[in-house]
Amino acid sequence: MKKILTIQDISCIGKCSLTVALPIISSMGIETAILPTAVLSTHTQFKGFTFHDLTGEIKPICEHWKSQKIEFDAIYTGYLGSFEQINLVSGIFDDFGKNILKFVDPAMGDNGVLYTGFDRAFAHEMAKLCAKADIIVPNLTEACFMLDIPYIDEGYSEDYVKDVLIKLIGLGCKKAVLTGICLTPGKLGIYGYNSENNEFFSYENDFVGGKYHGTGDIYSSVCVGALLNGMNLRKASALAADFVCESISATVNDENPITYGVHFEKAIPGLCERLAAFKSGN
Ligand code: PXL
Repeated sequence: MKKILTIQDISCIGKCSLTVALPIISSMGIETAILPTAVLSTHTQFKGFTFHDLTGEIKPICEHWKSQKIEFDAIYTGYLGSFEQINLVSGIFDDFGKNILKFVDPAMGDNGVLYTGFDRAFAHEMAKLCAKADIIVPNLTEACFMLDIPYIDEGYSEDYVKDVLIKLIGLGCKKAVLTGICLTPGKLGIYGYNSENNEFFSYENDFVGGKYHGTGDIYSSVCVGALLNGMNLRKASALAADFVCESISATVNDENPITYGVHFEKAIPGLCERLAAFKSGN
């Protein structure tokens, strides 16, 4: 069985980071090892959240893994809480990441603003981690902060998106996918670039309503799970975008605020069916 290591926080409530990565990637038939970076009562978009930092655990955990000769087929990183954590993860890429997929979701912000506790300097540090990745999947906010370019909320052109992607590759990664891209009114999707074959690709769905929290983490989890199942990035991105859409559709009639995340659980059976169809060649 393929084994991935995912490095992100545990937000007890709010359906993001490890509480979505674990069930989604496991349901895709991939063993999901975790390195929790912090425990929070909720994610940081709630008021008054608690935060217990686990930075001090990272090195001892990795030393133990090394002593047991533990290896992974991929490393997937999400929300990281500090410069120190980014640097530790960079070391984990050196120690455990040779010749395996390194997938970085620089989860730092949305809608033109960085999450609580982050600033421009943090985004630049995250850009250094992206340089060591094979695939990065920022949204436009995260891309703009990492590249130090102005954020455009809407009305941008396809050429603009392509230019941002080329600049992201300039950071040093091989492939980049921008999430939450709107090039057609009423639609939302992804736009990617693979520098290995110089191919751009895009995929969009009808906007199903609501900019829910945690959808970036859900997208990344499905995408990385699909890649490990043998899909190429273009197909994996479309599958992940569809899954996010289905998860939102399963949530829109709920009275919970958008901070509580989406009911991705309801979309898992459909995901497994699509994966099985892919694996059997249909
Ligand atoms: O969904 C990204 C995310 C992950 N983890 C924590 C967060 C956020 C976004 O706000 O606060 C702790």
